[in-house]
Amino acid sequence: MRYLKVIAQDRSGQGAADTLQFEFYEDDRLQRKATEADRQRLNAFGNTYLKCAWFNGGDGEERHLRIFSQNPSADGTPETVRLHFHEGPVIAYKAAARDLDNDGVFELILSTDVDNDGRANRTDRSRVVALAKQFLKVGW
Ligand SMILES: [Ca+2]
Ligand SMILES: [Ca+2]
Repeated sequence: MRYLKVIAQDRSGQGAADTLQFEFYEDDRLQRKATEADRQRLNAFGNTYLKCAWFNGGDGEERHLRIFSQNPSADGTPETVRLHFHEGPVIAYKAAARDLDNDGVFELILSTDVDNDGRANRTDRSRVVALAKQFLKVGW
């Protein structure tokens, strides 16, 4: 199974993430780190991810996102994009966007307070949709 691992870090200690790392995994093995071309394609995704405020102090890597798509009907287009927000090996919280009828629009959004502002609301759902769409464009 392939997933993209996203790590945000607050290296300058200003209380907000200032550094993003992207790593491409397959079957829990690192395939490659993002190239400059990848980083350009991931620009919008990264900006949305920073709004989730799920980051590490310094150069820590405990907190990260693993995002992946699933296509159980094997029809060539993903049905579900899943987001696992990790604290080390443990999933701290999850979200998912599902395209039930394969028209490219997500009908079902499962989300909690993904941006960690203390409220689970439409903004969280819109962040999940944005991350899912931007992730699919990267094609991993
Ligand atoms: Ca749909
Ligand atoms: Ca929220």
